Amino acid sequence: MNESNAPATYQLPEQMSTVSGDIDWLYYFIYWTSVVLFVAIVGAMIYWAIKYRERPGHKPTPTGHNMPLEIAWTVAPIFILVFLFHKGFQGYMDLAVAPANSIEIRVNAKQWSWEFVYPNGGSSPELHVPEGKPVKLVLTSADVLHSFFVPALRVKRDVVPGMFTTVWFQTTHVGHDDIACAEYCGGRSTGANGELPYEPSDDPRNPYPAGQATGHWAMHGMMFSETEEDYAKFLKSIGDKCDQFATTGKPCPADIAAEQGQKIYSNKGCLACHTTTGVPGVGPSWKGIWGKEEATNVGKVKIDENYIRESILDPQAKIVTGFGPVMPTFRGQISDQELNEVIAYIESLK
Ligand code: HEC
Ligand SMILES: [Cu+2]
Repeated sequence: MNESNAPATYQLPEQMSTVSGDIDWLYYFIYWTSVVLFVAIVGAMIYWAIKYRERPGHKPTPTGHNMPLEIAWTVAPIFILVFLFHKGFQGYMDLAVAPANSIEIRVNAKQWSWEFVYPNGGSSPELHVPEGKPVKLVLTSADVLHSFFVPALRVKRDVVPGMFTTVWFQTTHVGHDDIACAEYCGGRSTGANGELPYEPSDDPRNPYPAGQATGHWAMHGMMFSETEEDYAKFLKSIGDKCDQFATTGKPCPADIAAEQGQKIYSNKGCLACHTTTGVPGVGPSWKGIWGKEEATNVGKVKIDENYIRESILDPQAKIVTGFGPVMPTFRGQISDQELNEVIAYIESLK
């Protein structure tokens, strides 16, 4: 691994992530290879053009093929290209496979703004990450192709509607840099008063104040690599629903899962028979049932993960006293993840 926290140079911006060194090394390798070859080839051309120029008294002598020379200039570039491919692929894989302990942040791109959704469920138009911690971004777009680009991190990933792309990085020190969109994504447009489509930050480090026209070129954001303390503060400021996250760095997916569960409650039609208000419908209300003992046709049961799972996949196994055996099974129509989300939702209705 190469040194990865060099300041900005004439050619390249500051290095702020662990991959910067390797990527810049490759950049400079290609750059200097091109410089050397350019000087050598153009130099030789000029030298020989002068040396063998037409003059009185000089007769051209035709030259034939030179086999060793032709093989040499075919094989040498192949070695260089294979080496470059190898290095490039290595770098690609480095960015693609995130460490298991990465903090996962969702990135939603749209014309013309970035939204970052944090593991505590809060969201912000700014990307804040704790210094020295691996961060995995899961990116998607609401409309057209965008490309997420943070020059100092040397991280760039296409953001594609209808699918998720991922990229990860780890910053090396405290600092900040621009986020740009590197895929032309549409023309200039503003709100009625020329405002940005998001509330810009009043952070003095953010150079993009309100009142700027928008469009692809104005699809800016800011990335802040900050101390654990500042990061925790930031999480609080966007509505940290889960304090343990800030201190342990462990994601707190329960809130997010519960939110998803609520969607399943309406999308899959559970709401036709179940309420969340405490008033029973065709089926029992979900309000406050988590953890309770309940009477069924096979005796008392405790309402926990497994019971809820069974109730959904095999509703006739235990019939809640006072209700009919009318709930259809959702076996094959609900994934394990969705089951967990429904469970998290019911749990949140304590
Ligand atoms: C056609 C009406 C109906 C629909 C739709 C329905 N349920 Fe039910 N559900 C019931 C009835 C009636 C009961 C109580 C009888 C039983 O235990 O089977 C019940 C019981 C349950 C229980 C156990 C509750 C308790 O207090 O013990 C859970 C959990 C549950 N349903 C989840 C779901 C989920 C999740 C969905 C949607 C994916 C759903 N149900 C859709 C009628 C329905
Ligand atoms: Cu864009």
